Amino acid sequence: MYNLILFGPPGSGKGTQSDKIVEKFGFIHLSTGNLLRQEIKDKTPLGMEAKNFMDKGQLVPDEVVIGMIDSCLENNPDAKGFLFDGFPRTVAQAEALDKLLSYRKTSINKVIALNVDEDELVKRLLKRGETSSRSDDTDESIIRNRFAVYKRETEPVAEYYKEQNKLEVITGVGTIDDIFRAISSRIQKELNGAHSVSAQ
Ligand code: B4P
Repeated sequence: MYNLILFGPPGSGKGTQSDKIVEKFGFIHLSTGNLLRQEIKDKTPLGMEAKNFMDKGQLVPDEVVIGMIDSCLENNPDAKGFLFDGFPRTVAQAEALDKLLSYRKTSINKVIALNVDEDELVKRLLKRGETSSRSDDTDESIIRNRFAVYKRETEPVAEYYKEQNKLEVITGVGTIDDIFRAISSRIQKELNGAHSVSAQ
């Protein structure tokens, strides 16, 4: 089993790259952002609670997203691997994920972080806001708040995985295909390494 986290600030391209990665490598895609937006669309109580936080550019409480991930892991016992996109976003979520995976006798193999500067991110999100129905992408002050939350709550997660020697930072600026090639080659290298170890 191979478990990958795609990490980075809002708008760094996690969702964009995840779609291509799952198509190529066949992992199960777990995007907490997508799962939460689906709950909102279905008007569930969880979705209604989450919307209050997301509309302000705040994080949804840890216990809500950890519970969602737990049930997704539960529902996919035969997965060859998971791609975590937008999760974990706090150190508490990262610790919970480690526990959930170790309970299933597996762990995170790699964390790939997309590095993009803030002005480029604001430009991308405002552009997406013109065409998507996402209320958190249309107002620059809400976008800036998402970055402030990212710096305060999410950046320490990178340090958490760096200490475990699992973090690899790559540039998230350039064409979508070039960035995808850079990510793919890192994953392929890891998968080849895992095979040669298990073949010994
Ligand atoms: P997410 O859905 O995770 O979304 P995101 O961070 O806004 O975007 P992402 O990085 O996926 O960017 P994308 O590829 O779409 O989170 C939304 C909200 O949900 C959070 O603010 C939070 O409230 C809540 N939430 C989610 N997970 C949570 C958790 N674990 N805990 C608590 N709360 C949680 O790309 C953005 C745009 O850039 C697109 O328009 C794309 O076309 C463009 N783009 C991508 N790559 C590009 C490139 N190389 N060049 C130019 N443009 C590019």
